[in-house]
Amino acid sequence: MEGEPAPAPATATDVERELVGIEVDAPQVGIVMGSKSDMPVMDKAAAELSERGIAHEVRVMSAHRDPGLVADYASNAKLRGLRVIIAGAGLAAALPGVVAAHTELPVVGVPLLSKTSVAGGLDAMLAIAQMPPGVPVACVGIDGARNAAVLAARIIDS
Ligand code: RP5
Repeated sequence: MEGEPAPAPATATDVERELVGIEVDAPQVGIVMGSKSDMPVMDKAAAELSERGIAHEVRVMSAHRDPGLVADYASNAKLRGLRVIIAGAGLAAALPGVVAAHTELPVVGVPLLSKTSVAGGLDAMLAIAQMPPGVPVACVGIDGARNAAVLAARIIDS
């Protein structure tokens, strides 16, 4: 009836009926990376989340090569139900910072070792960690994809 609140579900069947259409496996963590070449390392984050039963999605998008896609993804992430974004990138690793610029969600950055890295990946680590005040990115160690997932799990549980 118009204007009156819907009655509370009375039975388990009622509850089940209400749950139909709600996506129970909606991802809580978004794992993004700058290149397909990052996948072997970033897969470790996905494996850790799978082991913990945390629904996640994996996407390849580069802050430099696909800036519009990254902005769209990060801007809509919270609305889509994501709780944390893990972003891995090598070299001039802008991806975690650009994601953080477009969302209020916590962002965990993973500096990745790449074929042409300098100083053993310190280039990416500094690019990720040295964010300006007000736009934080949590930075794990070089190739630390598994730790990024553990941190994401802790953020979700906190
Ligand atoms: C970064 O450049 C990527 O995250 C990757 O780690 C690195 C090299 O990318 P590819 O040349 O393999 O695509 O943007």
